[in-house]
Amino acid sequence: MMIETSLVTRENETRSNSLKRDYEALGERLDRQGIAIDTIKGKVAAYGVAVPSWGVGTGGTRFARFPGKGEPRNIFDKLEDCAVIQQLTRATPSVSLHIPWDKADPSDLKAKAGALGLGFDAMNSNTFQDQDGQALSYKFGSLSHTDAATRRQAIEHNLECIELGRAIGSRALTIWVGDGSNFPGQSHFTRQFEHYLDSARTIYAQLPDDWRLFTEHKMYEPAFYSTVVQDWGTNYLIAKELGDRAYCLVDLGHHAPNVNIEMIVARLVQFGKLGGFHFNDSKYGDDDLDTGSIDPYRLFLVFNELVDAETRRAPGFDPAHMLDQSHNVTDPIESLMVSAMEVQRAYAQALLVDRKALEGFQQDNDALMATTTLKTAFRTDVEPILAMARLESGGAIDPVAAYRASGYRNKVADIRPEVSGAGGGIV
Ligand code: LRH
Ligand code: MN
Ligand code: MN
Repeated sequence: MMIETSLVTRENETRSNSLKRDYEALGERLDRQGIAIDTIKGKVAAYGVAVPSWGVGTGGTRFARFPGKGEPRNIFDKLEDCAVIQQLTRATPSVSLHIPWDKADPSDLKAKAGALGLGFDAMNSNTFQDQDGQALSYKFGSLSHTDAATRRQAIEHNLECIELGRAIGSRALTIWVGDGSNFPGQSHFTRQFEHYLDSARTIYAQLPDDWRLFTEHKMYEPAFYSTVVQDWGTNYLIAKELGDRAYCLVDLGHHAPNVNIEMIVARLVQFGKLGGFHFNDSKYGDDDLDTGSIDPYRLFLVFNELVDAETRRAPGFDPAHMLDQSHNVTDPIESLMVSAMEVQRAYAQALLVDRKALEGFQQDNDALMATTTLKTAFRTDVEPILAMARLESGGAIDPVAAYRASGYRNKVADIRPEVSGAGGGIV
């Protein structure tokens, strides 16, 4: 354990009486609605969202990066920070690696994660940056590049990610490429997409049988005129072209501001192609803000679709859940803990929706009562359920308070040297 269990116990003791009373009061209220609170708690306790390894370092923009104290120096430090998040929230049992940022000896990775009680979620490849010593540049694209040798290099990198992932027990590869163009006429849309598809087919052909391939769409950035995998339509085409184990990954920040994301989710569920999520929040673009910090209702509406699919056992429905955020002004551990709990909260609230009543209102075209049914669930303060689930599984009733009381950040700052923020940062 990264934080002394006696500290967590002490912290919990100061809050457990109030929690018990709040849990009982909510239980009684839900009981009147025909909902068993313990069933909801059980589902919340079994729920997990993966932490992105890159999220535990302080993020930045293209203007600046302001490093925090005690930043992780490498993947092993990152795993320790991820273990703190899991210890206190019990909501983040696995970590999603980004290669080559997290490249290390697979047996060391496995041993460290095993010792910390963590597993590995999807592997993320990176062909949107050039790495030191790389033979060919991705300045004009990677999997869709006009040059076959550059495409081959990007394919090889993805195969290397699969190989490493295999050795550490991952079961999925997520591909996001920044490929696109900055000027009208710069690229031939069709030829470029053909190149992408050919490359993706080559990777897919080497995917282990028990693996899934997730492709992630994003409207723009770093390309500002056109992007090869720009929306869920193109993403669906890719998944359909590749085969049964290819799915679409939905990063909440990768859409135009007014896009109805929950409806995209419903469509992908309906056609068996929803692979998973990168949760975050945004106000303008791919802001990578903390999940639920801007529009918690939208997050709830996404979960409303997921619980609907889960309840009616939609065929092939098994999405992977990950956070994908950048923390510029907060302690990343605190942000990730709060975000994981926000995801759990949206799940718990969606579990409270009276689906039978909703179906009736929809059938009768009673728009007002249908939407009120959703609002009733969304307005319910489910915090006692989340906190009780944490307490019973050894976590903290109030993870942020316990984390601050532990002094973890100061302790690691003593061993992890300060880094410079000069030179900008990664987004
Ligand atoms: C692209 C993205 C993608 C990358 C991550 C660092 O904006 O969402 O998932 O892997 O950011
Ligand atoms: Mn993402
Ligand atoms: Mn993104």
